[in-house]
Amino acid sequence: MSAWLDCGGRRLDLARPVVMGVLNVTPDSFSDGGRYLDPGLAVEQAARMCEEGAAIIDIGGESTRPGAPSVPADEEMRRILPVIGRLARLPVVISVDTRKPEVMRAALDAGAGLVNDVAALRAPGALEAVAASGAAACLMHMQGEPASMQREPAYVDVVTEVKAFLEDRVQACRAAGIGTGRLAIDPGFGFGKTLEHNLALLRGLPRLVESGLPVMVGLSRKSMIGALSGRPVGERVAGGLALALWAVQSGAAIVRTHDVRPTVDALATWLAVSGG
Ligand code: HH2
Repeated sequence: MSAWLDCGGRRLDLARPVVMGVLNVTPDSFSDGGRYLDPGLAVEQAARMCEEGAAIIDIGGESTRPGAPSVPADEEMRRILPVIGRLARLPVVISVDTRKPEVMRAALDAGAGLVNDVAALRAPGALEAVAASGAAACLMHMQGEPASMQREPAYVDVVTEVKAFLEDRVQACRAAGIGTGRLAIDPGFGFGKTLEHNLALLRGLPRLVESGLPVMVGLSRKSMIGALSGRPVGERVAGGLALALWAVQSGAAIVRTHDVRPTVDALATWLAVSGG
């Protein structure tokens, strides 16, 4: 695996697994919706996650939870740009969680170094927006669209299909001029997947790690943890940590989470045993 990710002006060291802290500047995200709509509160939360040990802050202005409506680009930009502009002083990579090329371009101009796209840069113009910037991209697998993706997700072999999709998107990126040192991949837990699909992908993570690209996992507070533990969304930290440790043990390089401090602690403890 590449031991780093080239995020424009910043090189993210991935010799050890790192934590990406989630900051949703939205009214309706599934676990932190409405909490950080005020830019001042969002900036405070970003600074807190940074202090707790996040290496990346992932800012989103559109929820992609199952059933979520899409948000116009100007509204998404109105939510996130004032926040991104105020985070440049933090010693972290700023990531923008968006599917829209115009939002990508504006966020990259404002200082973001990573585009985290749940649609893997499939929107017309998205590949070009990232290619022109020098920033990194995380390519995520999703079957369907957020509005309907959990209705009847279906695969013959989920791990093989997700892997093939991501390889295809990596090729598209390379053809557009985005080198592999700027790419990470993510199987997209919960994005058009049943509990069984998610579990199969967790067991199959080493097959994605084989690609040589850094693998990101986003499991934090998701409904699969609710299904496995019986806990509501506010009580899923322990379940999320168990899955995060499984993922890094399988070779994942980036853990996307709302719960930075416990995740950083869990990874540090795991690392001491694993010898990293
Ligand atoms: N999950 C969410 C959003 N973005 N990006 C990547 N790469 N991987 C993920 O698993 C992932 C993601 C959903 O979580 P969240 O942002 O907390 O919720 P919402 O979409 O409701 O804002």
